[in-house]
Amino acid sequence: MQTLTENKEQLIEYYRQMVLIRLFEERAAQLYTQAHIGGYCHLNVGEEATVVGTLSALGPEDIVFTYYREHGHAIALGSDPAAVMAELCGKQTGLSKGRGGSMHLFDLENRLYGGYGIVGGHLPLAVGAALAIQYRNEKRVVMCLFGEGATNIGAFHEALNLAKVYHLPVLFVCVNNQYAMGSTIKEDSAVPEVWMKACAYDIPAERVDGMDLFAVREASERLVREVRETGEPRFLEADTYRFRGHSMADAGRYRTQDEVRQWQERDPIQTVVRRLEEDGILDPDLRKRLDSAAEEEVERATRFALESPHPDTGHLSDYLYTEDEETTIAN
Ligand SMILES: Cc1ncc(C[n+]2csc(CCOP(=O)(O)OP(=O)(O)O)c2C)c(N)n1
Repeated sequence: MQTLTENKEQLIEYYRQMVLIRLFEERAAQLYTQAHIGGYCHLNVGEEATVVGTLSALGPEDIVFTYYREHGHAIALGSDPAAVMAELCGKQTGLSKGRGGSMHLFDLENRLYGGYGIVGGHLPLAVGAALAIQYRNEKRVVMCLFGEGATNIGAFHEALNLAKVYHLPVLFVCVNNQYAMGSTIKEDSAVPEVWMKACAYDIPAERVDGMDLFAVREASERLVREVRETGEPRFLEADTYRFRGHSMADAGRYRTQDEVRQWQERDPIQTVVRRLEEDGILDPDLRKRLDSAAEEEVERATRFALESPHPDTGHLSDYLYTEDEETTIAN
């Protein structure tokens, strides 16, 4: 078993974040069925180890591009869950001022450069940001997360190629949750071993158990360090499973309940609990307190979202173009 190198506070913080994200997503599902959230809504229940394990490996200057299953990413990076929930509900107080919704969270202050709805569309943007970082001689790392379905998109291949040719500091992270909308990687991809695709661009790649927070965290930390030290790209595949549907509208006919149950037996939160209890870091009392605090946090976020106003229709065209020439990666 892997020795845990983090201090007690850090380990408890990982648990806190994973529980907060799980409860947040479950509440978002309720709000969706109650029609408080419109449009698309993709939850990452079951994938929390891939969120906290990867993002906790970044330094304070590093930046993140991610896809539409990103509520947890925003929360783990430090966005206020209330602003995230308000964005899901399309409210003015939301992270993207109610203009983006579930798939388009953006939080410059917390280094979240989006939230993108077009599968694979953000990979070239991440590479562009890395080019700016290299041009300025900075030591920052770009982490770019996407699903395995995105690895069949043209932009994925262009992005990996340019990252290698230009020697850019990007860690590509493929969160392989076994299904795109309703098809498996074996049905979609000539090369179902996702990490191998990076070899076509001579980018060192590896695969990790995405249900194991500590394994994801160890691999991410090591690869982030390598990217920072070498200025070269790396690729990580984290194998995981989404316990819920692709989006809130998904009858799930492409998989069996048995399969879902089997993966649920490896629930990443329960695995962390077991490990931290064995190591004497978490006890039932502390766990209860952490869980209650997370529940309260989600309730606060929900109240804030529901009580916040919708954007004023008189300002529909605001924010389409920036007037601030300094709104660049420098921030
Ligand atoms: C270019 C493009 N094609 C199709 C879609 C519709 N679509 C949305 S999510 C999705 C599945 C993507 O699966 P994956 O990348 O594995 O991520 P996951 O949703 O499984 O986390 C598809 C096909 C889209 N948003 N963009």
